[in-house]
Amino acid sequence: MIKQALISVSDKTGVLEFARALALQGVNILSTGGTAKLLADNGVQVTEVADYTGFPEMLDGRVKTLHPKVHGGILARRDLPEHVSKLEEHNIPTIDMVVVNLYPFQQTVAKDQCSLEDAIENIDIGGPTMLRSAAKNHRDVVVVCDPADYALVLDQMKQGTLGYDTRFMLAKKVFAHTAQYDGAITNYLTSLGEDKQHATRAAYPQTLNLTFEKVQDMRYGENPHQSAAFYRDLNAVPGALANYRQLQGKELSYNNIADADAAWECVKTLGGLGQPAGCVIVKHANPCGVAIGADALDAYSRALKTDPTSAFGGIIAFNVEVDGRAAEALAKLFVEVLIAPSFTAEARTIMSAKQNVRLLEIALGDGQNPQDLKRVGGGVLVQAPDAKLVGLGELRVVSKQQPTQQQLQDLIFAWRVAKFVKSNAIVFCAGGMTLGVGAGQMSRIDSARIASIKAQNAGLTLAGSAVASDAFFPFRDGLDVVVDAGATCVIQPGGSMRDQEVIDAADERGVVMLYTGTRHFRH
Ligand code: 93A
Repeated sequence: MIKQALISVSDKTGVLEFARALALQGVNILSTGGTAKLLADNGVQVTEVADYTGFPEMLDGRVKTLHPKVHGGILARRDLPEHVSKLEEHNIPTIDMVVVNLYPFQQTVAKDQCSLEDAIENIDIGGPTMLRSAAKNHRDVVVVCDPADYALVLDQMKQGTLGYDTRFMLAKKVFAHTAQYDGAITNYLTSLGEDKQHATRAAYPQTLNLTFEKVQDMRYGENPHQSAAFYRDLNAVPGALANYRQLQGKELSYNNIADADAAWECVKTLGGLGQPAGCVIVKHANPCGVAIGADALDAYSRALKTDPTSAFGGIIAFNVEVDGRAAEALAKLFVEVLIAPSFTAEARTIMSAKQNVRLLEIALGDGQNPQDLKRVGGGVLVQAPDAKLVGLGELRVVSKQQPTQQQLQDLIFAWRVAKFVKSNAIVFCAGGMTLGVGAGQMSRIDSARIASIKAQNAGLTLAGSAVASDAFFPFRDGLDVVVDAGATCVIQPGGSMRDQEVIDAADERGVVMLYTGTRHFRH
C-alpha cells in the first residue's frame, strides 16, 4: 500500500500528470524545491521536504533530502518489528515510493563551455542516495528513476498488481542508472586537461566506464561452442542497430547481428547520391552487392546482380520502405535478415510466408556510436567512429584526364561503398551499382584481382567502370590490374611514397584518378 511518495526530479517530463494521478489515489506527496513548486502551482497538494524534516534546504541546495526522516522512512524494513518501532520512536513515517531523476550531469559536461565548477555542481548526491536507498529496500518501496515507467506504475497501481516483480525490475534499473551516472562522472573527471578546467576533446579518460544493458542472450556466439549475448549502449540513438524491432522470424544470431550492423551502417550512407532508394547485401560482414535505384525493388535487383552466389543466405538492408513488389522479389531468395525503416502491410504479408526470415525495422536517422570499441587480449581499443563522408570539394583530380560528370558520380558511389568493405578493399562500380568487390585481402593487388574475377563470374562487364581503393596503391601494379579489367577512373586516398609512379601510370593508361585525402581502413 503506497501511502507516501517522495518526488524530486530534474527532468520534469510527465511528473505533473503522474503526481496528480498519485494524489487522486490518496497518496501523500513529499517534494523538493523546484518540483514542489511545479506541483503546487498546478494544484497538486504537496508537502515540501524542508517542512517535513524541519530542516531548510541549505548549502545552495546541496543538502535537501539528506535527512534521517527521509532515509529512515525509505530504508526501514516493514517486516522487522525493531525497524518499525524505531520509526515510531523517532516519529518517522514510511516513504513507500521514491520518484527521482538526477541532475543532468552528462548533458552539462557535453556542452563545449562547461567549467569544472559547473560539472561539480551537477553531481547529484541526494538523488542517487534516495534512489539507492529505495532500490535496496525494493521489497517495500517502489522506485522510479525513468519517466518512461510512470505509465506502467500507475497502471499496475490501479489494477492492484504492482507486485514484487515490478519493484525488483525498477530496482535493477536504478543500480544500472546510478552506475552509469557515476561512470560518466569518472570518465569526465579523468578526461580533464592539465588546467583541470576543460575536458580535452581528443583525450580519452584514464578509466573507461561504460554501461550496457542486455538486449538478449543468444544460443551461441560466432561458433556453436561459444556462448554469447547482445548488449545495448544505454545512450544508443534511435537509428542504431541495437534499437531494432523484430517483426517476424527466428531469433537473431550473433553473426546475424554483426552482419546486420554492417549492412545497416552502409545503407544509411547511400542518401544524397541522386537516387531515392539504396540497398546493401552483406555476407560475412562485407557488402557483396550495393546499389541505388528508383525504388526498393530497383535498388535490390541491381545490388543482387553483383554477386548472386554470395547473396544466398545474406543480410539485406534498405534505406527506404520495403513495399510489396520488393518483397515479392526478396521472397525468391534465401535471406537471413531483412532490415528497413519500415515494411508496408503488403510486404509483411508476403514475407509472412517465409517465417524463417528475420524482419527488422529500425528508424533511419543517425545511429553512429559515440565510440568504436574493439576487444583485444586483456584490453579494449577505443576510437572515434569513422564518420567521414568525403565531400565533393575535398576531391582532387591528380591525372591529366578530367572526370566526366558520370565518372564523378560513379567514383563517389564507389568510395561510399569502399568504406564498408574490409581492407584491403577494391570496389568496381558503374551507374550506381557495384560490379565487383574485392575484400579483406592482405595485398591490394589480390583484392583488385578478386574484384575483377568476381565481376566476370557474375557476367558483368567492367569496361568503363569506376574503381575505389580504400587506401593508397603502394605500387602501380594494382592500378594496372583494375585498368586491364576495364576501369577508366579510379578514386583513392593518395599518400604513398610512390604516388608519382601511380599518377604517371594513370596518365600513361589514359585514366582518371582522384584523391580523397582520407582513407577508410576497416579491419
Ligand atoms: O544537491 S543534491 O545532491 N542534495 C540533495 O539533498 C538532493 N535531494 C534531491 N541534490 C538533491 N536532489 C536532486 O534535486 C534530485 O535528484 C533532483 O534531480 C533534483 C530536484 O530538485 P528540485 O525539485 O529543486 O528541482
